[in-house]
Amino acid sequence: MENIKDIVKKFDFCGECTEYKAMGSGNINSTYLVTCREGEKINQYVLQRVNTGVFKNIEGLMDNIFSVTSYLLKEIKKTGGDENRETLRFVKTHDGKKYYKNEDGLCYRAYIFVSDSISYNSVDSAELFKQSGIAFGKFQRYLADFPAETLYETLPNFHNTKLRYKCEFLPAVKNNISGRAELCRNEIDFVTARENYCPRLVDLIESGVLPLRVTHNDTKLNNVMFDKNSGKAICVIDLDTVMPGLALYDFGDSIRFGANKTAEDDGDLSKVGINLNYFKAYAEGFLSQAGESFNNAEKENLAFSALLMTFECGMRFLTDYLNGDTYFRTEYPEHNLVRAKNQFALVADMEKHMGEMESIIAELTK
Ligand code: GN1
Ligand code: MG
Repeated sequence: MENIKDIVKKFDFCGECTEYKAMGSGNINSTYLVTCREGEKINQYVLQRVNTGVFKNIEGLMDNIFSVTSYLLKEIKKTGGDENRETLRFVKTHDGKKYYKNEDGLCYRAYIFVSDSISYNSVDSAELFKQSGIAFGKFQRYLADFPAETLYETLPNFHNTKLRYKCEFLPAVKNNISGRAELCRNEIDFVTARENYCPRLVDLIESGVLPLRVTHNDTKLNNVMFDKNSGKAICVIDLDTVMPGLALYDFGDSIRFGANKTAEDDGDLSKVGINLNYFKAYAEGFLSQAGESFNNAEKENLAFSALLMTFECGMRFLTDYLNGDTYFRTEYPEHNLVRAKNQFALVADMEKHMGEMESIIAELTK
């Protein structure tokens, strides 16, 4: 059983815990905002229970996070940035550990809450979205010379769409553990009809055309903290999937989530579609930070990466639905199917607008 107050006591927080509450809307970990009072001073922390069903090697994962955030801190100092706000600062336990494991094997880690910051689940202006592009682009730029080989691969083949199709999606359809395959025949057909999308980026890695970089790999809008007052992006969070990957994964996944005209789990498919203004705004922000080092193949695949990341995510939701909802947090029985339908409607709309998406990128990268 989890008793947050007891867990809080294990960490090197300043002051007495006066309050804690659930926060965030992640699909994997559970997150709490903890308030501690130290005399007149209020200190806030974020405490997270890491999903050890998903992340099997918490030791490796936390080592990654500590080395990446201390590297970021050095880079931020070098470039005169705000060291208190531009990277997450993790807090160890009283006995100097990077995380705490309780008697039931549940694992927790903590970082200082970035003051006066807020995250968003949907984009309400092109400027906001551009800001998130700047944040993820900058993250990648800061980590450009990070020794990637020292990173533990927390989720190997995370964006290997080819393997996700062959080794996860197809077996899920075949095994039909949940008995739900008949309820999603159209969605299964939607995926199999697009099998040819799956190897496109992976094959370009194998042939040496696309370079691996240290990337974030989970670039949802709600993984960026913004300054409440200025509206500027401050830092990126949710560092569990920082691994060698493609710049295209980070770009594509941001578009998938933020340039959709509605939430990723909106069941009203008439609202789903690609907002081309937002697409352009994000591309401008992201490329302004990370674009200089991109080769032609990266530039040429930016628009396609948005489609592929959306397709892959829809396929993952559908796989989880077929497997009986064992991976993503769900709020109702059909949640994963609704998410999958939404993502596929977005894929279909991107297919219609691919020419325009490509022209926008061509204009920005010429
Ligand atoms: C998960 O943890 P969260 O909610 O930021 C998932 C992403 C998916 C996303 C879909 C480790 O992200 O890959 O794109 O849900 N993270 C992991 O909402 O699987
Ligand atoms: Mg998250």
